[in-house]
Amino acid sequence: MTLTDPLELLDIAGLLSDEERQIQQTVGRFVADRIRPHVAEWFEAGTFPTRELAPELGKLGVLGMHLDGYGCAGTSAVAYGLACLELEAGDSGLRSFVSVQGSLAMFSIWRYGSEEQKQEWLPRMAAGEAIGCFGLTEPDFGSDPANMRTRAVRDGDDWVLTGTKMWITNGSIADIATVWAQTEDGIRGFLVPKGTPGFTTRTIKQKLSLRASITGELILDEVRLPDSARLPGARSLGAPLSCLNEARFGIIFGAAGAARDCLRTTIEYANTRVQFDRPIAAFQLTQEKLANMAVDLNTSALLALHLGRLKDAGSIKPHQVSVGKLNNVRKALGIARECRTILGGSGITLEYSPLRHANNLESVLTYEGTSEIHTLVIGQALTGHAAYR
Ligand code: TGC
Ligand code: FAD
Repeated sequence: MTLTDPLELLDIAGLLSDEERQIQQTVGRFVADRIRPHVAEWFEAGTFPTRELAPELGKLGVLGMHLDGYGCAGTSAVAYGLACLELEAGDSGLRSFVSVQGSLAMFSIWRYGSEEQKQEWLPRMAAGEAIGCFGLTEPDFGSDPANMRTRAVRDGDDWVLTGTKMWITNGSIADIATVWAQTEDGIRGFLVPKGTPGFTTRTIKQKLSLRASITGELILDEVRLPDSARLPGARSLGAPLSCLNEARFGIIFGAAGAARDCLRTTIEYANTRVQFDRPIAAFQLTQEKLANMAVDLNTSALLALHLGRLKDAGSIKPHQVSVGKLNNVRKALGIARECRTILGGSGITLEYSPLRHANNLESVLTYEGTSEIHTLVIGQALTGHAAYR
């Protein structure tokens, strides 16, 4: 009997254009060749070979791929989402790298930067020659960035920045950091190049999640920058929050990729693992788990595609992005954990992907807005009351 792939239950691929399918397949092949054979090793060692992979990802065309001009591919949002799905099927750390580079660091410059800033950074970032990061979160202000302590103070023609940013993906390796700071006139964004006097970084160690991803702290001690380092178009907290919409969108698809990888791995295992003289896939309890997970995966993928079509039509709203991020990450984490149960003891090593994905998805549930924050965004859309504070 021919088996149905867990993500082909509903023929969702039939809803895609030829170009979208082709982009998805190309990224899927890259992940199979360049990531899958090594990712368990990177995860165990707590490393990610960023400098080696970034130019390859640039050549693949996924860095800032949904942006127009400046060396970016200018694809549809759906194509970008499908690329994220394939990348996260490899590892959330890989998708994180691409999200932060394209949707946060590059997007902040593309949307809010001056023409000089765009010309200087975007082509090199799209090619993977320069690496970016996005510093919004601080040690004492994560869900509540409006209260950030990092300050930018005017001194003649310059700005002087002081503060600390925490949990910053690519933070300790980036060539250029988009740093958000409080000024007398509200929140503004600044481009801080690596090596600027007073600007230091530290890599965060001992992570149990997203181990194949570099996470760092940015320390700004009276960092002096010219006004040309300020993102001229960014004039309030709405600017960094608008960048988050872009990265959250990629996660909606990415989470479905991690879930698909868990299910594929688990179905293959369940068909070969024999207990009580039968493959464990033949037990009704196993099939119930697999069927429920496949339903969740396919509904997540349909939701992602629907939101992608809304984004391509230019009509997507932030609370709709919250629906996708909340649902798809929650479902993917549930799937990763349930798959691990089917793998039994074998499921606790890096030989099989589900527990690695589950550990990664703990971070994905928290970053880019925790599940509680997205719940409150949806609650506000439904009731008109903001219940954050
Ligand atoms: P609030 O008063 O609601 O909003 C302030 C201004 O911002 C506007 N706004 C948005 N604009 C665009 N997109 C959104 N999603 C927006 N949400 C709000 C809003 O309209 C307002 O505009 P204006 O013109 O009136 O000034 O702000 P608040 O302080 O009450 O906070 C709202 C809340 C809690 C939803 C927001 O602070 C929030 O989203 N918090 C979560 C923070 C977060 O997600 N941080 C993520 C950091 S980056 C990261 O995690 C990267 S991990 C990447 C990886 O490795 O893959
Ligand atoms: P807190 O905000 O302290 O939240 C702790 C708990 O309290 C959560 O359960 C939260 O939901 C709950 N809570 C908070 N407020 C409320 C409320 N009003 N109502 C109900 N519950 C509430 N940030 C960046 O800027 N750039 C990055 O590149 C980046 N990369 C990251 C990479 C990793 C691996 C991780 C783990 C984080 C990263 N972050 C990054 C930070 C991330 O965005 C924050 O961790 C996240 O926004 C939550 O902030 P916090 O950790 O301070 O938790």
